[in-house]
Amino acid sequence: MTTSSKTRLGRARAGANFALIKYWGKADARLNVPAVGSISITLDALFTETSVALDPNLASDELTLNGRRRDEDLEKISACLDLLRLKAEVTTRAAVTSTNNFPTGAGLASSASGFAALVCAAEAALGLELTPRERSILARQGSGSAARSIFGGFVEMHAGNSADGNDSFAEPLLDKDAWPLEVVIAVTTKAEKEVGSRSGMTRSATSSPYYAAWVTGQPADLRVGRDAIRARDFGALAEIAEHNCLKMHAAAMSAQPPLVYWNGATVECMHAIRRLRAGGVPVFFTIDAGPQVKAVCAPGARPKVEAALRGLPGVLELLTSRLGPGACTTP
Ligand code: 2P0
Repeated sequence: MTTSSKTRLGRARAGANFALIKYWGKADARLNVPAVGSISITLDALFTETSVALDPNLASDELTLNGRRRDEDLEKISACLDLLRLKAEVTTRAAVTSTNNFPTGAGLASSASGFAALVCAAEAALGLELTPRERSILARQGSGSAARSIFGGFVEMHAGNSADGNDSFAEPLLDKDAWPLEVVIAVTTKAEKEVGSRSGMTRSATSSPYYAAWVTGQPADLRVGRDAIRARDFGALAEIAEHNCLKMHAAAMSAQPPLVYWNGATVECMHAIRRLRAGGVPVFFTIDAGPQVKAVCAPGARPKVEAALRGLPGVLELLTSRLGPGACTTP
């Protein structure tokens, strides 16, 4: 091992991603290998920007998130940096500065964009040249969904089955420009969630009577979702994405104690989106481990979706996004 004598800086940006076929549950908690594969879209308007400054004068890593020191998140950040430092044969500690341009920890995939940006920024600071697959594997160990934000457009995450987790990575499925879907996000709270995804998954896996059915049903849902995306079949994607989302939430709600991530506005949005689709507007919903509703729509349908969601009680704000590129370094 060597330590560099001067500060070295790397910067990167990564878009958030929303899963259309969800990740919920782990096969290996230590390596953070998911129990199921997943399919997502990467966004361009919601992103994390991160800088990693390797500083030989630091005794330990430091994290500043959205302008505030976050010592409570440092352990996961340091563990991720350690994996990259090991590859670079460097022990230098780092000052990590990260900013999300959207609410953090509220079910808007901040850990996905956060760890994808961290891996890319640390790679640059350390002078490593990783393959996209290596980046995805490293990001996965930080946060499972982050493996997907390495890539843009439509992305598939493979759960894999090797003991070392090296076949558990994401890959591009379809380019963002090949099917330019848009997303309207109904923000129904800006508070950080009470039960994070990680403990929510564990609770579902250990206590929900539906968890086993969730896992065994996933390969078929992945097949239908993958085929719908390749065929640009909006109706088929809408049907499987809502079905898969509600199955994930059924596994969470049936845990003991139960995990109800929704609020009243979440439910109102779901009904409004289903009414729109019944009336011929190409839109469907997906919801993650929080009460925000993501309405995914075909190009051109966005104004109608915004108009329908804007007036609903409990909807605080609408965010919109197109599909975006994968994580990359920035000057
Ligand atoms: C997803 N979620 O596929 C699912 C749907 C939330 C609901 O991936 O423990 O923060 O860090 O691997 O990646 C959120 O889980 O969990 C997530 P860890 P992560 O987007």
